[in-house]
Amino acid sequence: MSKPENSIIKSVVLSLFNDDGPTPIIYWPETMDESSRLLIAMKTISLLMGDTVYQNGTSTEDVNYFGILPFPDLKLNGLTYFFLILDPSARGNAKAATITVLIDEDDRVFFYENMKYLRVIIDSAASKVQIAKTSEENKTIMGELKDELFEFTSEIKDPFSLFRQIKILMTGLDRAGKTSFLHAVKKQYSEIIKTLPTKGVARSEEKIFEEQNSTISVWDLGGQKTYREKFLEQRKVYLYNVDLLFFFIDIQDFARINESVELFTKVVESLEELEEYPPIVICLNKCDPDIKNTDDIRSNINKIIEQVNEISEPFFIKIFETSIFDGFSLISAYSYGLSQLSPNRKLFENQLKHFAKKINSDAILLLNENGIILSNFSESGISEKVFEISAPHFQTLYKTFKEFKLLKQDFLISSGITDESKKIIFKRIFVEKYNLYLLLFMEKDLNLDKIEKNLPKLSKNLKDLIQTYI
Ligand SMILES: Nc1nc2c(ncn2[C@@H]2O[C@H](COP(=O)(O)OP(=O)(O)OP(=O)(O)O)[C@@H](O)[C@H]2O)c(=O)[nH]1
Ligand SMILES: [Mg+2]
Repeated sequence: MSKPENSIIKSVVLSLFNDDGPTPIIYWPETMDESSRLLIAMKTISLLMGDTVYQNGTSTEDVNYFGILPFPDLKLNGLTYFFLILDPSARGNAKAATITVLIDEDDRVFFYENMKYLRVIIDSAASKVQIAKTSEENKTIMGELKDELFEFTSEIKDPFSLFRQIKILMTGLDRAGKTSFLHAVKKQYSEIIKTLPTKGVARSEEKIFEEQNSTISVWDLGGQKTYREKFLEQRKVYLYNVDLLFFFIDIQDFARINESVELFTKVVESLEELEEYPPIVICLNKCDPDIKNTDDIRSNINKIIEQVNEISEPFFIKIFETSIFDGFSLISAYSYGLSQLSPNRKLFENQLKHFAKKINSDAILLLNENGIILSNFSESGISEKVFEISAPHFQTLYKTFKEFKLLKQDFLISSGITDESKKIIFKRIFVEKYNLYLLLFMEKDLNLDKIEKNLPKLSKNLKDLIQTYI
């Protein structure tokens, strides 16, 4: 085992919300100064305390998620697990708790690359803390966790690059619509018409934020027979370290459904062989609005879904019906895939949920400059769809109004959505150097002051989470 002083792991802290507020109850190293450990307890617990689930919670099952947080003052990054400890005497019958593992911010890639394993051991320590009776027991549990972390990191030799390298693959038969999809989500409409079959592989870069600590490479694989054979032959090169995989099926091409499912089977088998388990997003593509509800298409889709689910059993998959003539369907599928790359997606959702409760909003969407949905929250499922579909239009309207200097204030309000009291508000928010957009659906009374009052807190929390979003 490597000596603790050489380890990547710089600190481990168990924090609780008790009578004194956020308190670091067990921490390593024991020489850690008081202000540092207090900072860690305050920051992690306060993010959790905003959680509405916690406030109405009756079970500890409702809260258990991870996030990566920056601690710039300490030059550290923390991987935090948020959970609850049942306590009948506490508000909401539970105490908020966090376990945070800290490393140098320069080593940040370590967390992203080892999330899977780290989650397992931290989660297991947290389960023990949930039933521990005494502080001594907690001390033992945290000591064991620390030893496990050292053991794990002792095998790691390479210094980490500062940039996380993310690889996204676009796969599927030729003519399934992969290249067109990418052009359309990037709003390169004029390119769509000109699209030719992809030869070999076309690589491009994705940016979720103007400045980000990751490089996201999108590999658009040519689907013609010779190219896909080469891809399968050299699967080690293509599938190695893949972080996210899109698979496209042309649902209008009835004759090639079997061929398509066959290719999917081979891709899945190759992934298993290489022990790569990326999230998979399946696009049932060419689901054009005018034909998507015909009997033929529906029965075809049902058949495909059944087969695909069976084949991809050990994988986490999500299926979307997409069409180049329904821009939002593309954005939904693409955004969903990208969000899978972020360990902070759950934290984002919780921030939105908490903000929604404060300002009495029924649904919130958070978009980046390019209209990618970073996070969403919705109370009423019915409004969700209408609301989401309107998002791109609001963004276009906003930008157009802005360009022609037609905006007096920095937001748009649309009233009279189904009835007079329901409104949609579209607002640009600045989160440090990032331009983000919020779309709010308000069923009840609109109180702009309340929104303005609560925005700074939301921006502040998001600012932290964005730095480690990806
Ligand atoms: N009707 C319809 N046609 C589409 C859609 N998406 C793409 N297409 C058309 O399908 C054809 C093939 O699209 P591509 O984007 O080149 O397909 P690809 O999957 O990249 O093909 P390869 O590069 O050969 O693997 C083009 O003529 C597109 O215009 C869609 O959603 N609906
Ligand atoms: Mg192509």
